[in-house]
Amino acid sequence: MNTYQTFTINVDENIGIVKVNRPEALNALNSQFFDEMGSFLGSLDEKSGIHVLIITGEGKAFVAGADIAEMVNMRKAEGAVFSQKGQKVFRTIEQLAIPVIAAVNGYALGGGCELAMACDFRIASSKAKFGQPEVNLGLIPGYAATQRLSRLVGPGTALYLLMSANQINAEEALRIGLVQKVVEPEELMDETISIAKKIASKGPKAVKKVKSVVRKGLEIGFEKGSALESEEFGSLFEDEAKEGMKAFLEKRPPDWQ
Ligand code: DAK
Repeated sequence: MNTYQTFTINVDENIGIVKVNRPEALNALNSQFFDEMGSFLGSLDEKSGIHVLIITGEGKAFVAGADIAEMVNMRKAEGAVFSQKGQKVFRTIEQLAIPVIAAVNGYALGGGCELAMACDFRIASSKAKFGQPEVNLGLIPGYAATQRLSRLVGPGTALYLLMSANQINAEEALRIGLVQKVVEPEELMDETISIAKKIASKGPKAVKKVKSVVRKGLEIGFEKGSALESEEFGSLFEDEAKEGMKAFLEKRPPDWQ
């Protein structure tokens, strides 16, 4: 696996852990990050052996947003390129076949909160802080917070957070459904890895189909999503569901190979 300057990668069995590694800028996302992350995500095929990906941050931030120091001098054309690069990477994370979990260790602001929202779900340290502070800078979100936040927490709560730029703590994020679990900071990685390993022990094709059907269903609507569910449900009968159901009846663990 390649090495990158803006994040580290560790593989624990079949769990990949990406740690954004620009702590001097609170892991703010710059063009180099998007180039490198795009290249890494593109390398994640069957041969990589990674079944679940975890994204976290080095130091006291998960990611404190897009890199303001890089953005401040951008003109229209550069801003557009920066936006396209970021949107492509976030969309790739969302559409990756394997599950992606955000382990939110600290500040998840602006583009950082958007990165966490592009992941399939979020486990947060009790020290994590969430917010969309773009309006403080005279900006609006550029990596789909207007779309993803409103889908995750509902339009009223999303508009409140987007308009006020208020930061919320992990407990509040749990209450509104932005994160799925809050743990003590020292337990964050062990707990997230344990959840990832549990997911990796399930039927691998079923896990991927759960992701794709839920994700596509949100875009194509209930009726078409339900039809897709039936189709994918059926397709597993010719496949690993045979082994899963047989193993249950034979009172043994399934062998997904
Ligand atoms: N970018 C660049 N550097 C950052 C940064 C950021 N987002 N956040 C922090 N840093 C840097 C600080 O400048 C400081 O650098 P030095 O002064 O040491 O050189 C270092 O990280 C440590 O930060 P602080 O000294 O400020 O640390 P504190 O603990 O005092 O405060 C903080 C932590 C997170 C409350 C504070 O750093 C802060 O408010 N940071 C900015 C948070 C923020 O506003 N984030 C949103 C960024 S805007 C778009 C595409 C994308 C976006 C929008 C549009 N399109 C293309 C349309 C996305 C926008 C954003 O994400």
